[in-house]
Amino acid sequence: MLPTRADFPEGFVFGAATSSYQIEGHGFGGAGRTHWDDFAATKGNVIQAQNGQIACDHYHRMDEDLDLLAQLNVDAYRFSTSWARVLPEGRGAPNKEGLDFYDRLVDGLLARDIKPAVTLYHWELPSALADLGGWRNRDIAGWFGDFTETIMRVIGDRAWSVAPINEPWCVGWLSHYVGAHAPGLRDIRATARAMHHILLAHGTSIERMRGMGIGNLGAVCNLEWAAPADASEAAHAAAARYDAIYNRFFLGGMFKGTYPDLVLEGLEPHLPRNWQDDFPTITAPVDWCGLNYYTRTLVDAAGDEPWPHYSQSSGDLPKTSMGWEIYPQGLTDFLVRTQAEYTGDLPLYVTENGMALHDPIEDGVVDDTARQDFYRDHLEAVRTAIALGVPVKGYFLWSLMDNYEWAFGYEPRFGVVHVDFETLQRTPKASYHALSAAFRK
Ligand code: IFM
Repeated sequence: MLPTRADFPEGFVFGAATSSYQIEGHGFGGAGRTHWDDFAATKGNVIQAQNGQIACDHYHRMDEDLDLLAQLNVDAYRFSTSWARVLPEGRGAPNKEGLDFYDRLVDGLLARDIKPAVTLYHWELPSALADLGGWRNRDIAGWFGDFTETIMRVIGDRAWSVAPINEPWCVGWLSHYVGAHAPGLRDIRATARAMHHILLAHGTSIERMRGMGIGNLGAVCNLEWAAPADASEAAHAAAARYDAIYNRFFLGGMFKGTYPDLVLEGLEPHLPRNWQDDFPTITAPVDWCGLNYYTRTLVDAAGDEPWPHYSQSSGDLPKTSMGWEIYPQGLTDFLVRTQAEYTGDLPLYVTENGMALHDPIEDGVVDDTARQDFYRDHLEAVRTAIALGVPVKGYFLWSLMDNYEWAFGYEPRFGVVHVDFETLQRTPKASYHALSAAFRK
């Protein structure tokens, strides 16, 4: 049985999350080209070279989707604003149709008594800015600040919360070192600069919004529990390095004004000159911190490989269809650790959590029992953290509907609403009905 609203403290916020490029349909409404369109157009980067041109066609089906949210009984909806829809060239003249779209979205949420939880950037960098070096270029902090002001002038008065950048690790490391996300680089110098500039852009955006009188501002990091593959000292050291790069670099920058030594050992020679001078901006105070959590990984030493000298594998726990181990304990542990080491009394939110499942529709029904079990176990993990004294104030499931899962295209299904990508018909899954009952007010 899923825990229900009554099992959480009064005022706990239940929400659902999506992102712009993954659902809207970037071929519509005057949105500019993004580096994901370019990345997907390169053979081998994305399964079947799929892109977000149509996605879930949320752009034309917004009202239907907002009704689905309302019937899910959520308190808040975490969505993102596409930089390329608002500013097709990344800078300069805004796209009025794009601004109107987000204006209507926010009004549609408020009309349904749902809090708009805004993320400003969930990865669709305008190609025109990618041409100028994208996140490698220090000027991106100012460009992002300008984008922040442009969109917030329209919806900032009604946003319940705002976070500048979703999952800095993905924007930085995964995209510039692993090369699995746009722009698909595998370059340590680009990585160091991107990781630092992401934080500089985050702080710049927070400062600009404070200047506009906008409140309830936060940061959202994705975390992955790093367990040593065996009891050896080398595996422990490798797991610590993985943990530092993935989980500690961004939290450390924003909440302590330092980068971990274990990361500097590889990245410091490649950071921009006088990088330490940016910490007053990077540490601009926020009102809350969000954690996106999905899985753990096993880490081993790979001494023959270049820094960071580790390899990864997955263990024996049950897995999602992404091959990710299901490990709810990691959510409790991260909430406890984040409070103890980084955020103190600041409210914490689980801003994403969910699973991909092979869950075909049969006779109009999707019976996704495994997803209900996943949500039950992770909601219980949140309750455990609350019982341990961690100020967790809300939980957002990922995702409202099946959508574009980046390099994996449309195959992995994370939604509690099934989307038929031929007809674009929406069908609530069994998990949607169970969660709707659990969240009933
Ligand atoms: O779909 C993604 C989302 O864009 C960011 N967080 C993780 C999700 C599942 O991989």
